[in-house]
Parts: sequence; structure tokens; C-alpha cells
Amino acid sequence: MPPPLLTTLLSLLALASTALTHSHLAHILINGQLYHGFDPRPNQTNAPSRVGWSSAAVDDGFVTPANYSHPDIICHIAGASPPAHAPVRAGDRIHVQWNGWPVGHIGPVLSYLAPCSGLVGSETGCTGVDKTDLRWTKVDDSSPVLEFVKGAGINGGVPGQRWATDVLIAANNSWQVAIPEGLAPGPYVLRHETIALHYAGKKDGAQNYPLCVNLWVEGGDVDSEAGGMEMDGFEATGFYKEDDKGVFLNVTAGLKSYVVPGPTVAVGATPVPYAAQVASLSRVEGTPVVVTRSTETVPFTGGATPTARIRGRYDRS
Ligand SMILES: *[C@@H]1O[C@H](CO)[C@@H](O)[C@H](O)[C@H]1NC(C)=O
Ligand SMILES: *[C@@H]1O[C@H](CO)[C@@H](O)[C@H](O)[C@H]1NC(C)=O
Ligand SMILES: *[C@@H]1O[C@H](CO)[C@@H](O)[C@H](O)[C@H]1NC(C)=O
Ligand SMILES: *[C@@H]1O[C@H](CO)[C@@H](O)[C@H](O)[C@H]1NC(C)=O
Ligand SMILES: [Cu+2]
Repeated sequence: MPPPLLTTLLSLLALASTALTHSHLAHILINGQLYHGFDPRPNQTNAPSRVGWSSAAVDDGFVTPANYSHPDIICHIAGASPPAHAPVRAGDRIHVQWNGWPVGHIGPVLSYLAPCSGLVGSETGCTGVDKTDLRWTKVDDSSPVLEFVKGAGINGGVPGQRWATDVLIAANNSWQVAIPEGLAPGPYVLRHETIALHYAGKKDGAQNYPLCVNLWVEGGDVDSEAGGMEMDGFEATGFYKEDDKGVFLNVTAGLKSYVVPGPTVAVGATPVPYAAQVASLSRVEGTPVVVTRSTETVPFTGGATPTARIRGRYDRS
């Protein structure tokens, strides 16, 4: 017979796995300014000025390992880019606010960046590009991901384990992503992803929640004349395999270590440490931009054809 603690845990996991709603990206904050995500649930009103990619994950759900080579793994189910981009400077931190996080859903929190410059359709930044053309560089793997601690499972998790998702929950279901100081200016997609592992002992039991937002990165304090940090450029459809150690594992069967799936964090990336993962309240609405002629931006005006062109601080010519 399993000990009472394990019984409680297993029933919590069972509950969690049958819960109908999971989560989505509510908004991002950059220096206190708020930019909207996308709520995929039926009959939600989504701001036209949102920077979050839309998806057809109407149950707030996930992508399974069976679809790791399907374009749905790139920016969630039927992911599609909005017109708006959130302006950010290289070296800034982006506060990614999840709508919540379900009990017992333990795992890593991963962040990737893909430049849109130079791709077919990039006259409008990341809005007009084909998502399968995006090439990604990992900038945060939420290392150490799994720590062994004394006591009961945290947030309905496994006794003795503390996961990156517990750090996310403690920060009001949020995560800080640092935009590398050496990143070349231009339009980028940020792909922020959690992988829930409570069912990962079963083949195809892992749950990936890949959420994308559009960014317009301006030069940071460090001059990136040299072209910026070197990007690794992986295809998201090649990140993971169904039998990777980090997605096909039984978290309750005496786990001794955890192997983060996907590429390693790029040289030049500076993940934000756990101690600096904190809740953050929005102060004001940010003004997102729309990219025109590849290198210029205008403030988002709610769908009307932009007339006044404002020279972006980034000019590649
Ligand atoms: C969404 O709205 C449609 C039309 O107004 C309605 O038929 C449907 O029941 C609504 N769905 C939900 C989940 O509220
Ligand atoms: C894989 O993705 C397709 C297209 O979105 C979907 O119809 C199918 O149910 C998915 N398969 C699994 C196992 O989730
Ligand atoms: C916590 O997150 C919610 C969104 O899920 C947000 O509305 C709220 O302002 C946040 N609270 C704090 C204290 O950060
Ligand atoms: C995971 O391991 C636990 C403990 O050994 C066991 O009870 C459970 O059945 C395993 N789950 C799977 C899906 O293998
Ligand atoms: Cu779930």
C-alpha cells in the first residue's frame, strides 16, 4: 500500500490532470508597462493591440510530445502572429505573466528568441513571417530546474522536489526573461514555454505550453556594431523528441537528476536567477508598435492604416 502522503499526492495529480483549464500568457510587463497576451478561451475579448500570438488552444491546453515535429509546437496550436510588437531594449527584463498555474504541474520554464529580420514577409517585422522560417536560440532554461528539498510536495508536487514551476508560482505565476545585452536590434519572437511533467511517466504524457509574443528590440547600452550576439538558430520542430530524458520520465519514481530538453542556453544569454523571480504589478498600458518597411515603426493605432511614419531608433541601412 502506498504511504498516505503518496496517496494524497497521486490523487492531487489525478485531479490536476483532469482539470479543464490550464493556462495562457495574460500579459507581459516591460519597465512597468503592460502589453497584452492572448486569451484562447471561447468568447474572450482580446485587445487588437495585443502582442501575444493567438492560438486555438481553446481549453487553455497544451501540445503533446506526439506533435513535437508539428508546427503547433512552434507557437502553440495554430499559433498566429498579431500586428503589434512590444518595444524593449537589449538588456531589459521582460516580466511574463501567466494567467495562473495548475496544481501539481511540475517542470522546467524555457525561453527562446527568434529574429524576424531578413525573413520573407519581415517588412512588417514578425507579423508577416512564416512561423516555420523562425530559427530559435535558447536564452533561459530555468536552471537548476529541479532541486531536492526536505518535506512535502510544494504546490501539490512530489515530496522532496522543488521545480522551476514552483519558483514561477511563488512569483504570482510569472517569470522574468532577460533580453541579452548583446542582442542585435530588430523584430523578434519570444517563445516562452513551460513543460508539465506530472504525467510524463506515460508515453506522450508531457504537456508543453509554448507561448509567443512579438518584440521590437532596440539597441541596449552596449553598442552591437559587430552584429550582436551569435544566435544558434534551431527549428522549434526539432527541439524535442518523444523519448528525451527530460520529457519521458516518471517524476515519482526516485528521480535523482533532471536533464533539460532541447538546445543549451546560448553564450551571451543572462538568465534571471531564482532569487530575482518576483511578482510585479502593472503600472501603465504600454504603447506597442507596428513595424513598417522592415526597419521603421509606428505606434499601434488600432488597425487603421498608419499615416505618420516615425523613424525607429533602429536603422539597418
Ligand atoms: C460563445 O458565444 C456563442 C455565441 O454568442 C454561444 O453560442 C456560446 O455558447 C458561447 N460559448 C461559451 C463557452 O460561452
Ligand atoms: C496534433 O496536432 C493536430 C493538429 O493540431 C491535432 O489534430 C492532434 O490532435 C494532435 N495530436 C495529439 C496527440 O495531440
Ligand atoms: C498576479 O497575477 C495576476 C494575473 O494572473 C495579476 O492580475 C495580478 O496583478 C498579479 N498580482 C501581483 C501582486 O503581482
Ligand atoms: C511512476 O512511479 C511510481 C512509483 O514507482 C509508480 O507507482 C507509477 O505507476 C509510475 N507511473 C508510470 C506511468 O509508470
Ligand atoms: Cu494539465
